[in-house]
Amino acid sequence: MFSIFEKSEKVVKYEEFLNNVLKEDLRKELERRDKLYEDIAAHSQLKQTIDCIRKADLTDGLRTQVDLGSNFYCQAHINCFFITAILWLFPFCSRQYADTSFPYIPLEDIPFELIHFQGNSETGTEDPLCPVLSPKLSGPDFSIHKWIGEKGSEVLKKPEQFAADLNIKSGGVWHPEECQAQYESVIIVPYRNRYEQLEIFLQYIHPFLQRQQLHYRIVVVEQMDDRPFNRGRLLNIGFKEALNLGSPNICFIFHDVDLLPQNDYNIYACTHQPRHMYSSVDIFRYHLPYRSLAGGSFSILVNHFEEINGFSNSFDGWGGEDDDFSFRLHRKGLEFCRFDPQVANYVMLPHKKEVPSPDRFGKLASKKEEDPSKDGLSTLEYKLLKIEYKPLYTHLFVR
Ligand code: NGS
Repeated sequence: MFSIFEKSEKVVKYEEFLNNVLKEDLRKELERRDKLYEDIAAHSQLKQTIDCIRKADLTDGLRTQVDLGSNFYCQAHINCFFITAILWLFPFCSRQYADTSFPYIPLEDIPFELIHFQGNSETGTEDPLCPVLSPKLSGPDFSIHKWIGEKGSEVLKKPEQFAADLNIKSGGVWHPEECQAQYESVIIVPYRNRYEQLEIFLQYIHPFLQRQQLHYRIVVVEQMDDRPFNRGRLLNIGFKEALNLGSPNICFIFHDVDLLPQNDYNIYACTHQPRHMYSSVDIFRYHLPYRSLAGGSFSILVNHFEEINGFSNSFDGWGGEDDDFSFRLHRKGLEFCRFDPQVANYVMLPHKKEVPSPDRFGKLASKKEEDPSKDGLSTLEYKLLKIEYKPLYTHLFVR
């Protein structure tokens, strides 16, 4: 038998081991993972560059100048063979980074997992209910890449014209006319300084949501100060304000402005479990970067979000708030699900990678020790400077 003293000595030793060895190992592993992401992003940019070169049809190879130093240059001739070799080798090298074996809801089970809310307040009760899966769904959009890069802006219309053509109401609200929607969702987009992406996102996502016959609203929450961008806090604000805006606000979808869903069978409504909406993304060769990822695009019911006290408000700068969110759900036994990777795939609009916040790992570790009721919806403080009901979205300006 151990004495109490011996026991507490053991506890102290375990704690030391946990703090000095395990946490340090975890930090190093996460740093290595980040480095791999950077490599993948760099490879993906390289691929885009190579595609451009290929499109330019350089059958004769590519001529360039190589700086030998002291202003001496020599002519270099790069053969397309080498470019092709790099392209073919990359998938084999990068396979080790990606997890392809996670559990997911297969395509045929999706209708059974979605939660239906019958009786849209906007349409007449005598109207028939819309079907569980809209007949307007068209599956994967292979032309999605036209929205990417410089060409994206060429397909854009004036917002007023676009809203009139698609019958979108002021504030970015829409519901089908021919039937009562069975799904009511509000899409919250945290935002600052990415106007080109926002325009593309809106003009892509409205028709996408309309094909799904949802009753929906798009809310953009803009951070109006110069402090580091705080995604979690903006999403908490969007949640609180959207509840005040009234219907539709049953299912919440937290969505980054740089992600476009590629397949409209990825229904933007809530499932019984919370759902990480992407199973694969083009910049990671249509793989999921890691299993506990909850970032980018996530759907959750109001009561589940309240149960975990929303996001932490303390993650200033890029990274970590979604990992903390994932842990909050896990702590409450609210494991999240994903749809079939054939369906839940996304394209990311290209942009310069944000500089990750240096203290995100420390914060993550300390938040794991803390009770989530001490930081989140319940402790949220902010100033709503203005609300504008724009043709394609409700714009909240906050500080
Ligand atoms: C992880 C970040 C997450 C982020 C994820 C995916 O490393 O916040 O990468 O990034 N976690 C930490 O930094 C602790 S992305 O694919 O968007 O580049 O969401």
